[in-house]
Amino acid sequence: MKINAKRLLDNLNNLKKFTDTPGKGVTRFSYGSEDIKAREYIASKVSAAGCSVHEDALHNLRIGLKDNSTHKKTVVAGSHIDTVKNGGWLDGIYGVCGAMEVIETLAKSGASFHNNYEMVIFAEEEGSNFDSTMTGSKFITGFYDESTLDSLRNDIGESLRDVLLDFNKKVDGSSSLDVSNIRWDFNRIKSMFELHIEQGPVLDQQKLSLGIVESIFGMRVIEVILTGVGNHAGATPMTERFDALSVAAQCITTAEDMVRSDPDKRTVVTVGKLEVKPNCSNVIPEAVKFYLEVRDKDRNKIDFYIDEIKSLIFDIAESRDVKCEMKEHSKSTPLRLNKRLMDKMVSKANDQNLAYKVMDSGAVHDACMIANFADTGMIFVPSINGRSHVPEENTDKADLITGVQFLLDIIIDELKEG
Ligand code: HGY
Ligand code: MN
Ligand code: MN
Repeated sequence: MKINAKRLLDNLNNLKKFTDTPGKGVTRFSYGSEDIKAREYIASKVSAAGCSVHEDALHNLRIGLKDNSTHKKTVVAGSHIDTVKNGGWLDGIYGVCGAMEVIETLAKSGASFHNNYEMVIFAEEEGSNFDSTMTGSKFITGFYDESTLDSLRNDIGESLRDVLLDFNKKVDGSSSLDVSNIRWDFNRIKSMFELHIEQGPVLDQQKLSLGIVESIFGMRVIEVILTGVGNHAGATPMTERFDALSVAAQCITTAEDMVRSDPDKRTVVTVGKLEVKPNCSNVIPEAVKFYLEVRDKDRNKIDFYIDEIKSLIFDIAESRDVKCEMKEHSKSTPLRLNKRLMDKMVSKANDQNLAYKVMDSGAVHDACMIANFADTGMIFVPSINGRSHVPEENTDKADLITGVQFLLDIIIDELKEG
């Protein structure tokens, strides 16, 4: 069975237009106006193919073929449609368009299989609203529950509950929010696949067209608040300063030096978000809040470095008489993906003479939440120059097409399997 490459590329090119920052990458946060437009576009395509659409309280979407039966197990494929700020046109949405191309191809073929097929769109994967990645799939798997609706807050203090109620009012006028039946019945799921761009340099540098993911890095995110003494930038002698931003800078570079010196050269530490108060060029910063994340494929490394970094931040803050508060913000556990599916994908790639590599994912994906409950596989296509989460994110058309055709081929094998 062959995909329709033109339909795939048209969908990708149409969906990238739903952005709050045209000309400066794709910015499409969950529950925003562009998210609504992207959802409406996808709903129109899959409804035209006769599919049924189910939306849960977090607005995760499950879209099934019309002759799916409750007596069969289901093979699921999908990803996310939300982005980081000024992100790329492929992160997440490529896997959704791939899963959609599969559903449109299967629907048109009229073929019937031993198992059902559904595509899924996970909500709030990037965590751009609440700095917590994979929020939709964390509710689906029970990692998050009703209490999370009030504990996750955005930069203006709105809770996830507030944002969802506002979104519900906008899209269907409802004022209810019930997460009690959001968990999937994983006994009904045969397997799940996520097709994604690599977002790193490996496949591009090695001129390979496909990645078969073996393990997904885990991560821990801590929130750090440093409080010094605000003062006049000109009249305050250097010996009398308690500059929160200067202390933060020392903490961040010290943490980076520590992780950079790790012999395995695999662990990564990042501070990507930092808020300064009052953030005026002629005022010594009174307070700073930043999020520091550590990622690795080995959970002990993550824990080791988070503990080491927490104590170095305390020591530096104490030595400079700046108050320090820290708390765990979010996390996900590193994990290896399903061997059965990996073996199946490796033998398919060999049969098709594809240039592939079994590899790890430094990026986290909803697949790593689902993989705790169902056989889960991930497929990568190359990212040109290894860039992602930026407007420069891109992948050759030929690679985009190869990835989706491979996804369809693997899914058809799974659909046939008893
Ligand atoms: O942060 C990540 O790895 C993913 O892009 N949300
Ligand atoms: Mn992604
Ligand atoms: Mn991403």
